[in-house]
Amino acid sequence: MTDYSQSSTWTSFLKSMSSFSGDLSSLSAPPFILSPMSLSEFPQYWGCHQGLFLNIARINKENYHKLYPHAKTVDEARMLAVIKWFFATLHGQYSSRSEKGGFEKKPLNPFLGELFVGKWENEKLGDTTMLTEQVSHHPPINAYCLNNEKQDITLQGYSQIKSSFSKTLRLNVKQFGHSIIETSGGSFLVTVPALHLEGLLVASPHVELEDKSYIQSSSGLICVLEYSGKGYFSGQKNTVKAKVYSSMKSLKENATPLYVISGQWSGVTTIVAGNATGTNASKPTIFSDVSKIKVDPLVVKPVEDQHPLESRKAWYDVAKAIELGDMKLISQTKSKLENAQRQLRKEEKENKTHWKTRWFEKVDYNGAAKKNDPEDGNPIDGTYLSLVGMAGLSIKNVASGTKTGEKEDRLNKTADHWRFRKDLWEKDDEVIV
Ligand code: CLR
Repeated sequence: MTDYSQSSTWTSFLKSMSSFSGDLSSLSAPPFILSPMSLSEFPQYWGCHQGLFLNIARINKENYHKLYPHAKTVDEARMLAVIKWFFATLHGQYSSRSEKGGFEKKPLNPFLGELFVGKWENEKLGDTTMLTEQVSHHPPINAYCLNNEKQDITLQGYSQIKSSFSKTLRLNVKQFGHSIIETSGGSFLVTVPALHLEGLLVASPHVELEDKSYIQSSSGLICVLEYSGKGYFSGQKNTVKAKVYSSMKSLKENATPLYVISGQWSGVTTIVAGNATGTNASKPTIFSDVSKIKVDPLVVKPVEDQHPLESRKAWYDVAKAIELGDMKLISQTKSKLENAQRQLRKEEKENKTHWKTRWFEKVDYNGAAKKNDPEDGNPIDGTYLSLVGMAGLSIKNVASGTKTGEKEDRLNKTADHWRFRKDLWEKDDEVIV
């Protein structure tokens, strides 16, 4: 592996971080740390373990005991299936790129309206399609929806980050947004954790997760996940402890969790069931080993067949330049794209129009109770409100997983969340998956 940490481009890049404005796109990093992949491709990590993802919908009264022998009810089994899938997505989202000598790179910053679409093909279980759209540029927000019709499962959500450098040159990232899973057997709200980048000084950045995230089931069951890294509670990187409670109320009352799953989210975790911390706790058994789960690659159309707004087509020249490591060509090709975007915004301003999103719409949940009319094209409103209420989480535009009553939640803030409009996608005959 090449050691870039002593190169002059890297040291001058580190220096530029001390004057960081909060806008990551303005950081001009040396070519070896640039990724040819746009952030709009990242939602594929939610679905790249198709078996685990679809199991959430396939668990039923007949099969749950075989799949999850610990589970007392089908709802508990479904929650365990969600956790198992979630660990696999964590590995994809946060450690797959920096494994095996690799390191985290700066992804391309999607332009407004950028699309990324693809599918996972599976004859037996049915295809899962994925749509993502960059719905905002300032601040950057990416919305996504994964759907498998045959198994009747949909995952939708959106992602936004706020980042800052600490004095020790650690990049701290707070995530905004969430995912919602809907199946005929129940729905889940999944919040996303805060993270930071370690290893910047040695030019080998990798992600470590921190703090907490939640998985709230419509059955009432809730899972709290606590993250820590090397030299914190344990000596291990990527440490996670997930506790499942029958409800938020029993969590608050400090009841004994139904299950405790712990280990490394990027590797092996074990489960302890039944009065998990008490005297009649079961022996820990292996819950999951992420390294043994195969990754299902997303199938994306060749660039020639893509719509001009599709990510890989739009970024084609830039990605080539990054692969060549040609700084001049990178900035030339990037400027071309950025100038075209600037021109579009200018024209919109002159014509007093604005960019219209394609498949997603912003829903204002501050007035949602009034507007919650299923006839109005947005049946998910009720699902989100009820899950977020059960979990005791804020509905506002605050860091993912913020509780109601916390300082941020008490501020006067918007509650705008991006939601998929299936009807708009069905009417779209320009973009095909
Ligand atoms: C995006 C949303 C995904 C989860 C996820 C994983 C890795 C994160 C990424 C998100 C946002 C961008 C990110 C990246 C790791 C590194 C990268 C924070 C949250 C930054 C922009 C890289 C900066 C590198 C320079 C400082 C060198 O669901």
